Amino acid sequence: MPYNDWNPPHSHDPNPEPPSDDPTLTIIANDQTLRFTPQYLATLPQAEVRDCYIVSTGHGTSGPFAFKGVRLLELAIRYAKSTWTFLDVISGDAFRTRLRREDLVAMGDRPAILSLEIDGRPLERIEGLVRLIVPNESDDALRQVKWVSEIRIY
Ligand SMILES: Nc1nc2c(c(=O)[nH]1)N[C@H]1C(S)=C(S)[C@@H](COP(=O)(O)O)O[C@H]1N2
Ligand SMILES: [Mo]
Repeated sequence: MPYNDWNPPHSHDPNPEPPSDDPTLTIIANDQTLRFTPQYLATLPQAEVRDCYIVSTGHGTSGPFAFKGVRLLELAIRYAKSTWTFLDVISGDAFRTRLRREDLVAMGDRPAILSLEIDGRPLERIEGLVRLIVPNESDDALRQVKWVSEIRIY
C-alpha cells in the first residue's frame, strides 16, 4: 500500500471516553498478527521523554509531562520485515495516524513512544492507555492517539 493512500485528517473534536476497557495491542506485520498486553510491553526496553505537552483542542494545553513507554521504532524493528517503510497507529475509536520510518528515525532522543506511564505512575485507561506520544508534533494533538489498539506496519 502506498504511503499517500491516506484518509483525510480527523476533526479536532477529541473523543473523551475510551471505546472499551481492553488495552490489548495488536500488531499486524508480515501477514502475522501479534497481541500484546501493556504488562508485556512494560518488559521491553523503555524510553522516557520529558517536557511533553498535549495541545488539546478539547481542554487547552496541558503539561509538561514525562511520558515513558516503548519506542515505536523499536517495536517495528523487532516485529516487521527489514524493508518496512511506514506504519499506521489506530485506536479502538477509529482515530489514526501514519508515520514514516525515516521520520521516526529522525526523532532521535525525543522518540515517538507507546506510553505506559505519565510522571512516574501508570497511565490510566481514561488518559489513553496505551497512548501514542509524538513529542515533536505541532498539529494540536492529531498524532497523540489515545487507546491504541492496532499497529499496521507496511
Ligand atoms: N483515540 C483517540 N485519540 C485522540 C483523539 C480521539 O478522538 N480519539 N483526539 C485527538 C485530538 S484532536 C486531541 S486534541 C487530543 C486530546 O487529548 P486529551 O483528551 O488528552 O486532551 O487527543 C487526540 N487523540
Ligand atoms: Mo486536536
